[in-house]
Amino acid sequence: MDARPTVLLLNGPNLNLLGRRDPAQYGTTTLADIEKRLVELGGELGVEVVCAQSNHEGELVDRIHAARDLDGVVFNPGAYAHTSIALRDAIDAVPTPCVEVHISNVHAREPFRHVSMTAPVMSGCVSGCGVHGYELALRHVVWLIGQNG
Ligand code: CA2
Repeated sequence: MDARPTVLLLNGPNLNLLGRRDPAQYGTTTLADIEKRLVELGGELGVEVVCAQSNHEGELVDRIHAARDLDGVVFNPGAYAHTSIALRDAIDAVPTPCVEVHISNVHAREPFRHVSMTAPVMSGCVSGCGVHGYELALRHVVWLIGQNG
């Protein structure tokens, strides 16, 4: 029997604090809750979800490079979305479909959050749907895997 496709759920800087501070902006759900839910949803959709979080740009670049051997990525780059050409280049260099998630509606916030360095090389973007956006992104990645496989 073929192995199930594997999808990486990757979260960037400060997202380890979810649910612990600033509930008005990001809600009360913790990162552990999100990871548990996506692993569960992945099971329902027939994919294995593996999870990682880092506050370090270089480690996120390494994770994206390693995703070359996986089938899809759901990625909330956090503030690095607005600044990181290194992450953009990494995503662009890897053929694995990657969908960007922002919990908040970045377009309704400060002007510096309206720009995403990473979005142009993504296979899709979800912003402003709260933590539900991670589920939407996973469903889209699974759909893309079905299209390509
Ligand atoms: O809306 C999102 O998901 C963001 O990626 C979150 C980033 C922000 O810089 C982006 O513009 C939009 C910030 C993550 C900070 O997470 C915290 C969570 C709880 C308490 C404090 C920070």
